[in-house]
Amino acid sequence: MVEGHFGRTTRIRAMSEEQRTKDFLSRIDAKETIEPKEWMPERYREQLVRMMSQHAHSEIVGMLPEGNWITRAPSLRRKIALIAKVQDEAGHGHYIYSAVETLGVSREEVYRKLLDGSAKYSHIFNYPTTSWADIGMIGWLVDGAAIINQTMLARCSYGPYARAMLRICKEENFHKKQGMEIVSRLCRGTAAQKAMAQESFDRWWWPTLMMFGLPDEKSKNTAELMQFGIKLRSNDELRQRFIDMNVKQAQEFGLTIPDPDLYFDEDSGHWQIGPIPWEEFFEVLKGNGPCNRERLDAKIRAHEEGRWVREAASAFAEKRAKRRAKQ
Ligand code: BYC
Repeated sequence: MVEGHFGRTTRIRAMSEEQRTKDFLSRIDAKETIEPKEWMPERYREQLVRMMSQHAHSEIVGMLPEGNWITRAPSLRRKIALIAKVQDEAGHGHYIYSAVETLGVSREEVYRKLLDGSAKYSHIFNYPTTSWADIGMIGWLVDGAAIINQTMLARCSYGPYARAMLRICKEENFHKKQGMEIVSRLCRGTAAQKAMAQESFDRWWWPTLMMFGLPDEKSKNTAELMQFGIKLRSNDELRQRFIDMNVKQAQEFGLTIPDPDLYFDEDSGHWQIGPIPWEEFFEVLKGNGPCNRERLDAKIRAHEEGRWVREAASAFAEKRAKRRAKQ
């Protein structure tokens, strides 16, 4: 007979902390989904709050480099698609902030950490978008990397995060397609358009590879995240999947990969890349990327300018609650 929620809660209450952790890990091994009100080790909760809030912030900050091109999109069709994409990213942020709230932290608290600079978001959004081709590269490469990572997260052990990822991945697939269409058109266009695509590709290739996180032997979180069933594949495994998929794609576009050491290894059946410039990654994480200050200032300004909307909405909600209480 399958154990119900009530039965499990009663059984777990009677256990010691050690027994509870053992029971929890056996549920993870059995690929069970963990839901918000269930018992979980404090480290599991902390890791989820850290990773999910970084992820939510990335979606919200990710709107900025792309939003930069809405007024300059080269046609009405491109403008409509870009507006829809940027709006989708806001939605993704909201799904994930809601999922973080199920872990007992308020959205205000999580968001405050973004604004005071104490929370991380993906380093990739600290790079500027200096040409229209960058919008294509973000869709193809950045959303492409996100899909590989998030398809795995859609099967992670925490129910609210996994379910948010399912929907997000569907939307990200549209984003990737619109990016690939932009890149493909530029690569088949005039010499100047092709050169614009190559120049942009040269700037985005290495930073995109860094999106998957540090090499496995240097990643301090991977082992624990895998034990908890939050990550099902390591950073290097996912990065390799991305490389194998996109070296071929770049060749089809006629783009040259900015890596003189790149070669296909017949034995492993994988493309091998040269050294990733991690010093650049650490500089961006320290706040010294090309746009760190600009991104944070934009979010702080938007938060200030939106204060009256939040105040009006909560005053309205309060008034309505009082009216309802009287009825
Ligand atoms: N950028 O032990 P590690 C999107 C940090 S949104 C900044 O390997 P972990 C999109 C890491 O946080 C895409 N920091 O970490 C949106 C850790 O520091 P703390 C965002 C990074 O967690 C709009 C330290 O380095 N996706 O695609 O095992 C428009 C050690 O690293 C980065 C997600 O957030 C980085 N790239 O693995 C378009 C997915 N990499 O926190 C597109 C969810 C590492 O210990 N997150 N760090 O101080 C994950 O899957 C994992 O957190 C990561 C890192 C793979 C990113």
